[in-house]
Amino acid sequence: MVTATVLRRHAGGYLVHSDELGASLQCSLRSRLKKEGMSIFTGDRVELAEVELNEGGERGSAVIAARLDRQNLLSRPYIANVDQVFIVQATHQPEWNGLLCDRYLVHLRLELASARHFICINKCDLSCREELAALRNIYEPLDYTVLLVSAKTGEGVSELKRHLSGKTSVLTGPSGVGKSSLINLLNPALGLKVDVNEDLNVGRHTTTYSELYRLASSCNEITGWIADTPGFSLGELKHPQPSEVAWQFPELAALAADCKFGDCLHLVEQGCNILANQSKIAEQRYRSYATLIEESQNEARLRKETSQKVEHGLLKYVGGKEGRARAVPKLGARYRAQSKRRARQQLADYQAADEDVDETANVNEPPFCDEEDLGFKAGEELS
Ligand SMILES: Nc1nc2c(ncn2[C@@H]2O[C@H](COP(=O)(O)OP(=O)(O)O)[C@@H](O)[C@H]2O)c(=O)[nH]1
Ligand SMILES: [Mg+2]
Ligand SMILES: [Zn+2]
Repeated sequence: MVTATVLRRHAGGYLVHSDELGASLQCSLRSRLKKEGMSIFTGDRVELAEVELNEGGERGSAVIAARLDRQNLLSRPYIANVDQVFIVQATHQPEWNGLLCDRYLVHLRLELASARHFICINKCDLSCREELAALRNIYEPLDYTVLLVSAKTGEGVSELKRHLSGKTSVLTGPSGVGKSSLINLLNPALGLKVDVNEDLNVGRHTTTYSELYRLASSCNEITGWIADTPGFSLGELKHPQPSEVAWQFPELAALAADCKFGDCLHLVEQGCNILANQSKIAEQRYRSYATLIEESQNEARLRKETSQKVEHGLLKYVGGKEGRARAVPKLGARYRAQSKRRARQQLADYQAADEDVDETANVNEPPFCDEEDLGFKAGEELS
């Protein structure tokens, strides 16, 4: 059996690439798999049948006969078998936002625990050395690799390339930080649209759209695969249970393990080991921790009150730009149902803060998407 990796889906089927054949192939899904509701996403490894190649042997068509086990799966957009994630941020344009960076780190640790996570600070041409050094001082001791790059000047890009080599990588982060610009620099042939999120309609389409782009050496040998993402809306970022938030902060996890109180949230208890050692923790990180605890508690309360699964739509974000906003419970469903227009207005209000908001994200699951098959249920994603 020939194996291949799915690069993207399109109206009629899937584009896959087979290393074995050195070819890209247009594929349809075997009808039995279609009937079974088998989901096939970008990044999935599949077995091919009925392979037909063109004369040059670099293109062809085939049928997807099976999907191999997934190593992991990023949702929104769906990308399977991700080796590593680069959380792209900037220090200016947009301004550095520590809470947002920590939100991404926690979300991706929950969502893609088996992938390696990098912090990639782009637009270094706009930053001063001191502020970059301060950020490295926060994150490098936590075992995150911090890459300093500029898509504009090319600074740091050779190191980025070295980390991308031989891997399937995803760039994520808020809009405007330069993800598409970086990918364009890595593969100039792509010409990805820069600043796409200025146009909401385009942004909407890209949220559920995903594609693996090839990275190649100067002699056109494939050196890796990379996917762009439009970033997550705040409502899509996962929270752990309140008691588990500390485990997602490496510097707190070590101290939490030695806290003498079994059910401590490390916020107020006299004698708490984290509070006693607070001077060793970066202020920004502790603040992020406290915010995530509060939000996680809100979610837990809601779950209890409604004794049902908390959907993304039950929390809203108010009170500030991007990651500075807090999640608070929305009004009861009775009120929500009648105020779609108001919700739209609200959406517009914090659109600037969160340019990747995708109203349609929840209903816009790709076809053939079987929840059982994903290993989780959509409603559980916030837990
Ligand atoms: N000064 C500077 N501007 C950049 C850099 N990278 C991207 N930009 C600009 O930032 C804006 C957003 O870039 P884009 O790639 O669309 O960001 P994305 O939303 O994360 O994909 C564009 O106007 C880019 O030209 C950089 O390294 N330095
Ligand atoms: Mg982009
Ligand atoms: Zn404690």
